[in-house]
Amino acid sequence: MEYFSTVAKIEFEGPQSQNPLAYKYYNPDEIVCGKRMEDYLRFSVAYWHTLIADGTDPFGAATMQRPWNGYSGLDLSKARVEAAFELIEKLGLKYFAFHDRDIAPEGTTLAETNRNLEIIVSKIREYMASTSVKLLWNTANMFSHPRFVHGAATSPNADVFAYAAGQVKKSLEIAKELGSENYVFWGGREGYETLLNTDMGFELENLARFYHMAIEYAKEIGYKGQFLIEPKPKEPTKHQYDYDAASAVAFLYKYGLIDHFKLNIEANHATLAGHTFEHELRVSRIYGVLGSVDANQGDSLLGWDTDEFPTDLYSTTLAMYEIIQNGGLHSGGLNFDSKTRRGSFEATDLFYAHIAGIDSFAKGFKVAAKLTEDGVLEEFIRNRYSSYGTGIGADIVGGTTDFKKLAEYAEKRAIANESGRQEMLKSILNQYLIELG
Ligand code: XLS
Ligand code: NI
Ligand code: NI
Repeated sequence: MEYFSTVAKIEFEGPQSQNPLAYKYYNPDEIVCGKRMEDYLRFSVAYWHTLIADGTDPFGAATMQRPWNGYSGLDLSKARVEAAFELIEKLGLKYFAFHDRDIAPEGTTLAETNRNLEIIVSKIREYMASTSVKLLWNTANMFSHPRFVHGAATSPNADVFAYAAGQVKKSLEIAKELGSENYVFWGGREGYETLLNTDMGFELENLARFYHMAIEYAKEIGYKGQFLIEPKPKEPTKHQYDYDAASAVAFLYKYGLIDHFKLNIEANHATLAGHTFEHELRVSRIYGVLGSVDANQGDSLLGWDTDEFPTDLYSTTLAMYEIIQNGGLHSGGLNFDSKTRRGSFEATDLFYAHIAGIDSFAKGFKVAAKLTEDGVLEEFIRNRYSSYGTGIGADIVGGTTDFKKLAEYAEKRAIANESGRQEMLKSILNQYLIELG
């Protein structure tokens, strides 16, 4: 059965095209930064938003009109697999991502839940074998069910820890079976609401114990995908332990996990943490842990994770700039952890939305590539730090000076600073966005 019968395969038609169901900037075969765009960007469809989200919000019922709405139970799960592959192929994409609970319904016992998963996983495996679609990452949903009310690996209840371990064990087996290129941990309820009832130090130790066990199990079954932690500062809990890239890195170092994990950076989580998307990418990059990206955007007028499809070219350009400096995302990709607005309820909106996100990143990529090629920012930045190339600066960097010598030097020296030229640089960036990229 065809689920999206009114939409044909989306093709690249170029920036002049007026066809809303065509790519204007995303040309999979075009070489940018020495690689085919498709191989560099590795776009991925997020199952939970595109196949599952129904438009429910705290004030109202589902709005999404979906061709699989008439099904229920395992039949619904099967229809979604068929629809997912049709959508991914019509978009001309190669990757998708899911939570265990997205793809199959929970049973009354863990064993029944796992049987449901097996049925759907084998269907997904068949579809993957007959297409060129691959799994970017999978993860376990350890936040929706009421058992996770106080957390999963950080729950005060050891039985919940054990249940979560069982769930991740199964998810790692699925990752291995489907050749998932990464495995994500987003600590949905790994955080706390009040210190009055929380042993934070102990919860963090337990989280580390959980991750170490995951590493061991992956080794045991021969799963070689990259482990990723996805930082988020709040929502659902008030204080999430993986607040942002910097706090995730500190945790990974403290608990001896830094060699086993990278980060999955989400744009909307960055802004919720009071950072820009590019800041979070930069922090990850300089610590060598930039692994993958959840591509979306928030709304500065709304204080939650709105998960909008990314359309802000300024942001996609600066993000792609960081990704280029990182030499790409390697086993990671750009996963659209994004959903259509509640009012964009038609199935065709799923295509418009993905096209908007894909084209925004493709354009941002081209602009960032040109900026990098011309070395505009690098040259400015190199000059800005040039005082460390000679004289006292070279002594500081070379380790041949100390506080006493520096104090003596400072006594004799009048300081002359130079402008940081923010406005000039922003206007150059605009010129690249509009004309040169
Ligand atoms: C929620 C997260 C979630 C993860 C996967 O805010 O972004 O969707 O990406 O569990
Ligand atoms: Ni996410
Ligand atoms: Ni999110």
